[in-house]
Amino acid sequence: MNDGGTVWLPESASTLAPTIDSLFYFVYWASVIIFAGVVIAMLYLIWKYRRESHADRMKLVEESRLIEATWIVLPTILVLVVFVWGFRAYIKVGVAPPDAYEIRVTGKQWLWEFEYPDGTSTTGELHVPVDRPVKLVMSSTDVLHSFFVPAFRVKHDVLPNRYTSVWFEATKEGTYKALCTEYCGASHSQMTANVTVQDQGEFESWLKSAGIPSDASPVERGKILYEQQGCNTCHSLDGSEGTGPTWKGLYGHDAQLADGSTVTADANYIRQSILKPGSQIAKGYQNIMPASYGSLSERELTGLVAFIKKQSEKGRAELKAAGATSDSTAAAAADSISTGDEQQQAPSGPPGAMPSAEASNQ
Ligand code: HEC
Ligand SMILES: [Cu+2]
Repeated sequence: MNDGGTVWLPESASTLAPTIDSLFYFVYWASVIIFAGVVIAMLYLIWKYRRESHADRMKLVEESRLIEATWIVLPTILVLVVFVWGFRAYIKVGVAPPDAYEIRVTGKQWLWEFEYPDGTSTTGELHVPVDRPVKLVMSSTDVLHSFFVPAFRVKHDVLPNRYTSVWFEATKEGTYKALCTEYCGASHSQMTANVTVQDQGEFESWLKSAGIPSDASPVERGKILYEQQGCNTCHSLDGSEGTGPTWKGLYGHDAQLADGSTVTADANYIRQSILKPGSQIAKGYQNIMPASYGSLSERELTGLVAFIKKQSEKGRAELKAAGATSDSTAAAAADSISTGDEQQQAPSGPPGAMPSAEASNQ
């Protein structure tokens, strides 16, 4: 985070921020002045007409046109000023400049996905160029969410049945937080994203490498997805404990499940764990892995399974046997995953066609 804002408002880093902030402070100071006036007058009258005072209570209050006109005209002007000011700001916030750079945002329980015009997509990480209007076109795959970047002063509901949009023009390079501000279930509070503002050149080179190159091998693909899809926030590769089990040595070992059974962590088990995390809960862990990975493509799944294989002795041996250095053979090996040949024994079976012991447990 960059330098923090004031007591009332977070730091500001977009062209919309000054518009919103000045209106906020206008309303704020008008309220402070009116509040102080009322309280001071009240205290004065309490004192003046206290019981022992000899103030004149008998005089009748005379009607005063001047006072009446004042309390009608002044508040009217005040309210109109706020209206016009607010309406202009509202229009400014609501209408994106026509040349805005467009990014698709998808909210799902419980993460944010971003898709760039060139097809690159990322999870939990939004990169935008500085000093350039950016328009976010947003939708949800499940429930109501709301996209909020405090530093940019933009916030908008994200709905399952239509597109909504916001725009902003970031003015300062740095990393800012985006959050979901519509309660959307168990992990709502973790539904955040980092917004990285970069200069145009850096942004473009980021965009080039963030997309998975088409010639990447499945393992390389899996490695990129491991970070892009946020698996790394819960699964370590070095054996250390996280929210989820480490991937080190995962492939091929006997996985203990919460229901007391034991299954071999073969490709099918891993695939199932990604697509339907709730179907087999690893012992000692809670069922909190997002179910949203069910929408991963076959290509992405193949990559992830290959990458998880790479994290264990057994998997590495298999990958080697399959000649996983070239894309086609590895993909072919990985393709046989879903056919789930149940007869074969693990050590003697061909690579990729691991027995799916868990099939009988389902
Ligand atoms: C919010 C944390 C979280 C994220 C993000 C997450 N997982 Fe998990 N994952 C878990 C937890 C917790 C478990 C253990 C409970 C269970 O089996 O569902 C688990 C279990 C697994 C298992 C089974 C492991 C075993 O030892 O049996 C696999 C495979 C897996 N995750 C793959 C992935 C992949 C691939 C991704 C990214 C695409 C991912 N996970 C993202 C939390 C997460
Ligand atoms: Cu949400």
